[in-house]
Amino acid sequence: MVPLKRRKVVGNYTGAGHGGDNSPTKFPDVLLFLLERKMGASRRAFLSQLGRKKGFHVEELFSESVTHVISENNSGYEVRTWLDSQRRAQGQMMAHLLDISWYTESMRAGHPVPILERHKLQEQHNDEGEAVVFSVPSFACQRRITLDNHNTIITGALSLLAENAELSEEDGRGVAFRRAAAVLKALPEPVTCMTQLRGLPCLGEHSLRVIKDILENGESNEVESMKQSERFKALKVLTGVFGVGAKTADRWIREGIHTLHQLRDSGHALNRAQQAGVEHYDDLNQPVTMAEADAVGEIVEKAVVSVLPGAQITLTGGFRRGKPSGHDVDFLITHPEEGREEGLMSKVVSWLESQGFLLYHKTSRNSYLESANGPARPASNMDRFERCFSIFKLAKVEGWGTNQTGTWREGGMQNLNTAEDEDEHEGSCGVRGHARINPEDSRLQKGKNSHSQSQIHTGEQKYHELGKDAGPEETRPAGHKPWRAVRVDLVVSPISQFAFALLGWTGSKLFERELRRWAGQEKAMSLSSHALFDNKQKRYLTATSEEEIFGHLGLEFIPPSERNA
Ligand code: 8GT
Ligand code: MN
Repeated sequence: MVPLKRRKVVGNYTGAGHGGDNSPTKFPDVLLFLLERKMGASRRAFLSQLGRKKGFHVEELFSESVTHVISENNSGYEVRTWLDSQRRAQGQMMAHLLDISWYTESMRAGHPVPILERHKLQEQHNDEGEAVVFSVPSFACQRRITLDNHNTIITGALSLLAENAELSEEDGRGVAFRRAAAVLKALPEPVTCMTQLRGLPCLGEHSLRVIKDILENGESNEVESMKQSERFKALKVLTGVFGVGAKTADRWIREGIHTLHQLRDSGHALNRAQQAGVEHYDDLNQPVTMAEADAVGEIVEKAVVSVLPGAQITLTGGFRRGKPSGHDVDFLITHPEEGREEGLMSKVVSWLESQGFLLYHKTSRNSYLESANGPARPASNMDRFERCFSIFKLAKVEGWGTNQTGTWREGGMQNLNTAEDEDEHEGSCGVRGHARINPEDSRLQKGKNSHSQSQIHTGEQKYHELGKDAGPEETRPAGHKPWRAVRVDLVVSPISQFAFALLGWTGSKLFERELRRWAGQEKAMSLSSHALFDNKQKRYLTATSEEEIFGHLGLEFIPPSERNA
C-alpha cells in the first residue's frame, strides 16, 4: 500500500511524546485507539489517518493510557474480552468503550463530541431488554451464511433493489444492496426492531430505510412500486432471454419493446445466442432442479470419460452450495496430470453434439498467461479458462423430477434454427441471475454453423423420439415436449489451478467478490480463479485445496454450504 503523506501541521499543537504516534494533537487529554477486530486493517488505517489529520491523537498500539476505545460492529462484551486479552495488569479499565459513530461524529465536529448513551457499546441485549443486538463481521467471506435465512422478506426486497440497479447498469448501487442483503442473511434470527441493527456493517441509509419500512408495514413501498413499474417488468422479460444483457434490453425498451411478442414483431436481428434464448425462453426461465442437475452431471461425466479417461468433473455453482435449484448447472473439468486437459473442451463438446445433447454452445478459449509480475488482469471480470456456455437438451422420462438420478436419456435428432444474425457486443458478465454471457458470446459470428445438422443418436433412448421440432415453444401444446432445455456451463482447468477455479466457480457471486476485496484490501494479494499473487512478496502462492487458499488469505475456512452470501 502506498503510504499517505503526513501533512505538516502549523500551529500550537502538542502531543508528541504520547508514544506510538508523534503527530501533533489538539486534544491532549484524549487518547484514541481503534480496534482492528471486525473493522479491518485498511479501514482502521484510513480512519486513524483521518483522525490524525483532524488533530486527534490516535494510538497505533493499545496501552493503559488510552482513554477512548473505538470499535465497529463489536458488542461491549466482545471489546472487553479483547481488551482483557491484551492487558497485562488486572484492575479497572478506565477507557470509554465507544461505537464508531462517536468517532465519525467527532471527526465531523472537529473535536471530541460529548459521549451520549447511544455512543456507548451495547452489551448483548439492547435497551428494550428482549431483542438481541446482532454483530456481523465486515466482509461476507468472514461469515457463515447457510441457506437458512431468517429474514427472507428483507433480503428479498434488498436483492430486488440490487437486481434493478444491476439491470440499470448501476453496479455500485447493486453491490451495496447485495452487501446489505448478505448482512441480513447472516443473522441468526429474524430482525424485529431497528435498534438490533445498530453497528452492523454495510447497511447504508437507503437499505436501512427499506428495512424500516418492512418492519413497520410488512413490505417496502419502494420495492412494491418498482416491481409494478413497466420498465422493471420489461427489463426482467427481455434480460430473461439468454444472450440479452442490460444494455440491449435498455435499447429495446427505449424503442418501445417490452414483451417477447413486440421483440419478434420488431424484426430485430438476433444473434445465435439470443435466438436460442427466445426459442427456449420458457424452459430457460424455469428453475433447474437438483435431479435435473444430476442428470446433466451424468451426461457430462460420460462425455468427459469417453474422450479422456481419467478426467474428472466437479459440480460447482449454486448446486455445490446446496441450493435445491438454480438457473443453470456449472461444472469444472480437470485431469490429474497437468497438460492432459489441453484440447479437452472441444472433444467434450463434439461428443455431446454427436449425441444430440446440445441445443446451443459457444466455446471460448483459455488465454490465461501467468506473468512474472502477477496474473495479467483480464480485460473484463470474465476469467480465461476454456469455457463453454451451452444449452442442453435434456430428455424427460417417467417419474420426471422426482427420482434422484437416471432421469435422463440420450437425446435424438435436433434441428435448431440457427440462422446467424449479428448483434453488437454485449458485456453482461455474470451480474444477473438469468443469463451470463461471455463478451465474445454475442459478437457477430459469421460463417458456417457447425451444429445445425447435428445428428441423431439412439443409444439408450427408450421412450422418446426427440427433437424434430423447430418452432417456438409457445406454438406447441404445453407438456407435450419430451425434453427440456437447460443452461449448462462447462469450464476446463489445469490441475495446478484447480483449487482456485473450484473456489472461484462455487460462488456465491458476492462471496467471490468479497474474497477478492479481502485479499486486496486486507492482505495485499490478488485472487483470481487461476491463482493467488502476493503483492508484497511478489510471488504466487500455490494451493491444492480450497482450505489452503483460505489459509493463505488468513481466513477461517468456510465450506461451500456456508458461502450463500
Ligand atoms: P444459479 O443458481 O443462479 O446458477 O447460482 P450460481 O450457480 O451461484 O450462479 P452462476 O451465475 O451460475 O455462477 C456460478 C459461479 O460462477 C459464481 O460464483 C460466479 O461468481 C462464477 N462466475 C460467473 N462468471 C464467472 C467468470 O467469468 N469467471 C469466474 N471465475 N467465475 C465466474 O458467473
Ligand atoms: Mn449456476
